[in-house]
Amino acid sequence: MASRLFRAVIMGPPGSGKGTISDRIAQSFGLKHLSSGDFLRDSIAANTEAGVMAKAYIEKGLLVPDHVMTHVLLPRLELMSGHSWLLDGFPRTLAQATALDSVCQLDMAIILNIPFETLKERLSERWVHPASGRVYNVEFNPPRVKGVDDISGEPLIQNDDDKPEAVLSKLRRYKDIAKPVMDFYKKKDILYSFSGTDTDKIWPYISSLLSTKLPAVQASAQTSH
Ligand code: G5P
Repeated sequence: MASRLFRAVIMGPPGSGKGTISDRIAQSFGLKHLSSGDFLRDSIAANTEAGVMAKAYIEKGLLVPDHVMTHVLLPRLELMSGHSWLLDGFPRTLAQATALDSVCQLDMAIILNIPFETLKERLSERWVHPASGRVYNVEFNPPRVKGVDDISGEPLIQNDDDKPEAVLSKLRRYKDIAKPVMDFYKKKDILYSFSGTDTDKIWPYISSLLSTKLPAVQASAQTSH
C-alpha cells in the first residue's frame, strides 16, 4: 500500500511570513512547497489566458477571482497526487476552500496572525529576485550585497503589489474574507493558529506541532505496508 500522504495549507495576510515559514517546513519536513502566488506568476510569465486575467487583479492589489484561481491551481495539485505537500496562499476564500475540499482531504490548516502595522512595514521592505522567486527583507534577511540576488548576482526588484496603495487595500479586505475560511477548518478540527510579530519566534511552535503530526503519518505508513 502507498505511504499515507500529508497535506497542509498555510494561510495568513499578505506579508505574514507564509512563504518564509513554508520554505522552512519544506526543508525540515520534506514537504513540497506549493505557492499560489508562484503558480500565478508562472501563468503570467507564460502569458496564458488565466495569467493575463490574473495580472490585472494582482497589479491592483486585488484577489484573483475564484474561478481563475481554481483553474490555475487544481491541475497543479493533480500533478502532485503522489506527494505530500504544503500549499501556501490557497485557499483565501470559502469558495476556494470548498473547491479544495472536493479534491483532497487536508491534515492541517495553519493560520498566521500578524499585527497590521508589522505587515505594512515588512512589505515595504521586501525585495525579490524575479527569476527564482527568492525573497529578501532589508531588515530580516537582507541580501549579502544591497539590491543584488545572493546566488545569481542579478538585480532585485520590488513587486508592484508591494507598493503602499496595493498593500493597504489587500490588508483591509483580508479579515472579512479569511474569517469564513478559518471557521470552515475549525469545524473540521484541523485549524492551528499562530500569533506574533516575529517569524523566528513563531517558527519553533510550528516546527514542534509538525514534529508531533508528521512522525504519526510516517508511522502509519510503515504499519500499513
Ligand atoms: P502571494 O505571492 O501569495 P501574498 O501577498 O499573500 O502574496 P506574500 O506577500 O508573499 O503573500 P507571505 O508569503 O505571507 O507574503 O510572506 P513572506 O514573503 O514570507 O514575508 C514577507 C516579507 O517579510 C519578506 O520580505 C520576508 O523576508 C519578511 N519577513 C518574514 N518574517 C519576518 C520577520 O519576522 N521579521 C521581519 N522584519 N521580516 C520578516 O500572492 C500574490 C498575489 O496573488 C494573488 C493575490 O492578488 C495576491 O496578492 N493571489 C490570489 N488571489 C486569489 N486567491 C488566491 N488563493 C491567491 N493567491 C495569490
